[in-house]
Amino acid sequence: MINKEEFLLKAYKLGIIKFGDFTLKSGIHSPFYVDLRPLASSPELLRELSNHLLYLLKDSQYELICGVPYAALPMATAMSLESDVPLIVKRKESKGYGTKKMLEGIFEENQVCVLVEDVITSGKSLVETIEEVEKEALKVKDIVVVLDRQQGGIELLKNRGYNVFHLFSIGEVIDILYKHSLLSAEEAKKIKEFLEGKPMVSIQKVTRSSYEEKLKVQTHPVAQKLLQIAMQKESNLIASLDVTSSAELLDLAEKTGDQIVAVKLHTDIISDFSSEYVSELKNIAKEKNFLLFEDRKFGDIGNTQQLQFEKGIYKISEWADMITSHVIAGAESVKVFGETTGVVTIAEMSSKGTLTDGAYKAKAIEISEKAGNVIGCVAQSKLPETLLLFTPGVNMTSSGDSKGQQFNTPEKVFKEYHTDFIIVGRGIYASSDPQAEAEKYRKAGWESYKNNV
Ligand code: S5P
Repeated sequence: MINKEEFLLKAYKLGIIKFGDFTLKSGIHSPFYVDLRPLASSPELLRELSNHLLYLLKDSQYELICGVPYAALPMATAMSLESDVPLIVKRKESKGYGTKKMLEGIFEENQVCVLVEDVITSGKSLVETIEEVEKEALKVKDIVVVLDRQQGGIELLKNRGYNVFHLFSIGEVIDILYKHSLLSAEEAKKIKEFLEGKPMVSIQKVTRSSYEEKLKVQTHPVAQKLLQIAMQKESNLIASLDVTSSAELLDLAEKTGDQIVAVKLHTDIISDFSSEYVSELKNIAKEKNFLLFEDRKFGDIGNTQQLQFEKGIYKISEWADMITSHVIAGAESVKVFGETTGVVTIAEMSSKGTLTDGAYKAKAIEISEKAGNVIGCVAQSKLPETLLLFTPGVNMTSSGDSKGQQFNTPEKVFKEYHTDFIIVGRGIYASSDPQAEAEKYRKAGWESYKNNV
């Protein structure tokens, strides 16, 4: 392997970096322009590069390699050939037909994938790639980058908990080229000044609004109540008590009641439902100060949903403070729940292969923001400030189940999604000590919220 400096000098001859006055995609003028694509025209240099990148990853453990499209694809391919680690290919856009997969290749859930990027500026392309890769239940820990333009991208990713290795920074490249008289002192100075004046990407920690601030924005009485309970109890935990007997449910509600802001229910799985059960549950909710959240996930035309909400044996409208509903049937269908029950719409699901892609989520948000009775959404990514974010699929000890569920930690959902409330099911009710476990989740959720506010 030739050394880094020698590699750069050879690569420079291919025209990978140009000096002058360039207008970047962002509209900003830059005194240099970097394009590493010509490296693929030299098999010798591409191989050298791949070995340098692999060397940066010498202490990392990974089972797959993935390049950020398009410039890093040949680099990732070369790394795969040199290391015998399988490659996966990320599409820039879905095919629009067939499987609509965004990742091509053979891989299994929970495999660790290293990402390769040619040039990092803001880190935005990498963040998008990470999201796609993680959506397929792969794990990303390490990222390797050929050139850092020193504009905050690396810090952004490190802030999100990823290890980022880079072969060169632009400052280093300038020094090497200057040392070899490929750049005049004046040019080098101009570029350094440009770099110093620029963290173009803000690396400040992105913060979220506090519950106190949200209380000023949220006008629905149920949203206000929920936020008040959260502040009083220092909890953002919703226990999803998915058990099938009323006795078991009441027992769990009693045990976890002090730790939570709401109990989420699937009333239709209770085998011995009765009105006595409902009144007992209401009593516990009152005594322990939490809300009743029926996760009915309505998904029909307005008229049918209204019947399901008000009639039948459950009479949900009579006792539920909050309900979940899909928006698949359009805006009108959500109105039937009236003004007093807090509606939480399903904008994005936690399960593998869900159909709630970005376009669906955007439409669900639009409907939710316009509806006066919607207080927030169930989702797995950020929402506008006007809506409260409820995130299920939270578990501190498991990454998923055999039926498509995908779990995240409380820390991750507060940091990355700015969630407001975590929904925990099996993490609590399936444990041997649900009370202690609920306290663990309450504490983890509250601390994660505090760390990001
Ligand atoms: O996308 C979703 C939406 C919901 S409401 N994914 C989910 O898992 N849920 C619900 O959250 C699900 O129906 C279950 O009641 C709970 C998650 O339970 P766990 O045992 O997987 O934590």
